[in-house]
Amino acid sequence: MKKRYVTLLSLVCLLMFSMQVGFAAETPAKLPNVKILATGGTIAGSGASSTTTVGYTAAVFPVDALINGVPELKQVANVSGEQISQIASENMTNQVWLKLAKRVNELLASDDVDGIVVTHGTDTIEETAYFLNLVVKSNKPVVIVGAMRPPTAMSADGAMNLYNSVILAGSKEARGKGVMVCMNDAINGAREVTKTNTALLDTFRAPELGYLGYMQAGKAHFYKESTRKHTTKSEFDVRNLTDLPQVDIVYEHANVSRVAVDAFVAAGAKGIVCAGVGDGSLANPVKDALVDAQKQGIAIVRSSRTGNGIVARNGEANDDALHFSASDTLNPQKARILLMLALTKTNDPAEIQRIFWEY
Ligand code: DAS
Repeated sequence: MKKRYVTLLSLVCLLMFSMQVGFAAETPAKLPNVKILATGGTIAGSGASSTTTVGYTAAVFPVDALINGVPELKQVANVSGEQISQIASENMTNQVWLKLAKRVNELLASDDVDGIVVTHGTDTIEETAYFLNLVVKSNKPVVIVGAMRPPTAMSADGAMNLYNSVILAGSKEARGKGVMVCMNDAINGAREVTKTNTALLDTFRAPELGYLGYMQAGKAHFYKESTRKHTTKSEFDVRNLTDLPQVDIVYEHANVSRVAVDAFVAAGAKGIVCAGVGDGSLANPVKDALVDAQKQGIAIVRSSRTGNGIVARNGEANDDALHFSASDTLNPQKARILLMLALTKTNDPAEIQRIFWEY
């Protein structure tokens, strides 16, 4: 009797085990749906030879060529592509930004899209990333990717950058982290990332505040996240905008004059960011010109050409008295983007400063 019972129990266990194995074999894990939006850049570039890493043509290959160039993408996600633009990113415009932002929000509103990768030139990738960080209305991952070598070059970096970015965009760990830049196995946050070298593969860094994490062996590893508002917590919305306020940057140096500020004012700037020396210090000619501009209702933000550290309010200028704002830790090109979006909602200096403390 006992023997028969043990035999029956073993048969039941064997049956359950084989069902589990069979079930697992029949239903592979569902791959995420990742949309690739292409804008141009070196990642789509073409050089004369395999040793051409400068002097190539950016923005040549279409999005489908980028996808077909990395067949491994099919193993990690269901990918499809759209061509938003085909430009070298030094030529990025407000119109491309608005088209891209509207399409990103439209796609992410669909349950069929789990994440988005934007392929982009490296020269202004940090700006597009921060702009999207402030206007994307979803917690789903948005990853911006580029390359420092064209796909025609030996040891080109674009393919692995794209592979990692698609994995990151399809990963649950990346949800709610804000817009990211994923290159050279590093994950950077949109607010702090900046291009630190003209040519090296590891050019994208957040010099003092560091990476959010790494990509390794096909997996995202996070160690930090942004402390500032972004995406679903952002008050900015461009879905109904057809253009953006003109904001310019004046770059300070020894013996600087007021000419550039006066020219921006004459050209109709709604805001001016000063890439000041040191802690956002203003040379007298520039300060006089900015005071005149502010009196005409132009918003003024003091940033720093140093690229790192806090620009202290009321430090090197009496912002309270002059009705200026301090950029906190945003470098001039990032401060320009935040001021541009702030001006879609307010021109009040106190409100603008609040925005720079929060984003
Ligand atoms: N000119 C550069 C750009 O498109 C090429 C690149 O590095 O992507 O930003």
